[in-house]
Amino acid sequence: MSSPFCAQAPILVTRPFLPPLEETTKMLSGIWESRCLTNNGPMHQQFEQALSAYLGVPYISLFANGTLALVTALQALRVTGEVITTPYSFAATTHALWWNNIKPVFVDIEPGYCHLDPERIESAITPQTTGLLPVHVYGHPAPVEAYQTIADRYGLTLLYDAAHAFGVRQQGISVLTHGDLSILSFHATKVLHTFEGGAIICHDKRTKTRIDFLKNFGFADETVVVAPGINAKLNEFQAGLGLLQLKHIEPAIAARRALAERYRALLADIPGISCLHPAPEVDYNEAYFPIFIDAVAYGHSRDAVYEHLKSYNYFGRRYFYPLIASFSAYRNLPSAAPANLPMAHAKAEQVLCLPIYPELEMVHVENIEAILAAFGGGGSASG
Ligand code: T4K
Repeated sequence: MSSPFCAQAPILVTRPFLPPLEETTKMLSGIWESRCLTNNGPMHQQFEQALSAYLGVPYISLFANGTLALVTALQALRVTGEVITTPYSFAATTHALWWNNIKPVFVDIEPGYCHLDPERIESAITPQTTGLLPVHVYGHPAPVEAYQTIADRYGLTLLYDAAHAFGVRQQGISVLTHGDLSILSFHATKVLHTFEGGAIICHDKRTKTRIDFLKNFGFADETVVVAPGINAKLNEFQAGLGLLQLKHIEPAIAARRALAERYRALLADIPGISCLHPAPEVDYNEAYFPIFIDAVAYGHSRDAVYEHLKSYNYFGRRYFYPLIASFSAYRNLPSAAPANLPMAHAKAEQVLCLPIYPELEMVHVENIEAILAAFGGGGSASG
């Protein structure tokens, strides 16, 4: 396509930030010298402490990835039976339940920020329900007080999938302080990444100790195994990389915020396209930039927009379409019936996450807006 709005090279939904190579090779030479590669080495300990200070959470355990963190979190809190969760998330949220032999019970989402709808949770609780597993989807804080009230009333465990919520604060307090625990992901596509990685944030020393045993085969010491644990340890390279990423995190989040603000300002006038706006008391990380396309008001479906942007070399992603409840593993569960999840289906049909990452040049945000403005109502952005 020859158009001034066409990107020269493909612009993908995200592009991982990397620290300068010299800093990384210096970190690597430390590992080469020490030969300490994994199993709670010095950089692992430093990264835990640094994250704890940065995030404002006293107890954090590092993991090989967010999925293993979630699987282990459920083990650590001995969650069983049925757990109420959202269908509007990445597959790993529900898979972690399945790996623990827990039955997922899907409840619909609310229309504002696409969170598990607290108004609909109570009617899904049965005598087998032991927990709630909501997601701070796209990193926007979920309605934590409402969930906690329900968890307290019914004696349920409350675990947060906070994979997207690195560094997000509400009234200055980390969103990771809510519920019984939260998990983070440090996957390559996340705001802070260690190629692969994750963490559990809990609120007391006893739980952290149990989590640390579980992620190391259940070993409490050289000879005592207290539980059938797993190997979910983050290695020294990942920890070293995490420390370097942390050094650069503030400008990286600031760059994301500048891009998101420009997207919001530019897209505001396009009929049929809406964005999520962070609440005023939230320090948001701008992990994703989802837009929602009302096909009637805009004149084209979300899929048509997705394809149209691709023809200009802009590759958004439809997070979260299809819904987890539509996957073959789950679609026969009674709670997965489309009639039970109308809002989640509506959002999954409308959403498109636009490119956002610290090194994205502002001109691409402007191009995307120009393409979308011209396409709406059947116009053309070419020329
Ligand atoms: N809970 C939630 C709510 C989650 O969103 C996730 C993960 C988890 C739990 C589990 O956490 P982890 O176990 O992953 O730590 C991606 C990620 O793989 C996944 O981590 C993430 N959520 C999910 C939302 O997105 P894909 O299949 O879309 O990734 P992929 O490989 O298509 O990458 C997306 C784009 O990123 C590509 O277009 C290009 C870019 N990219 C990606 C990678 C991996 C790069 O430029 N370089 C890279 O190395 O799932």
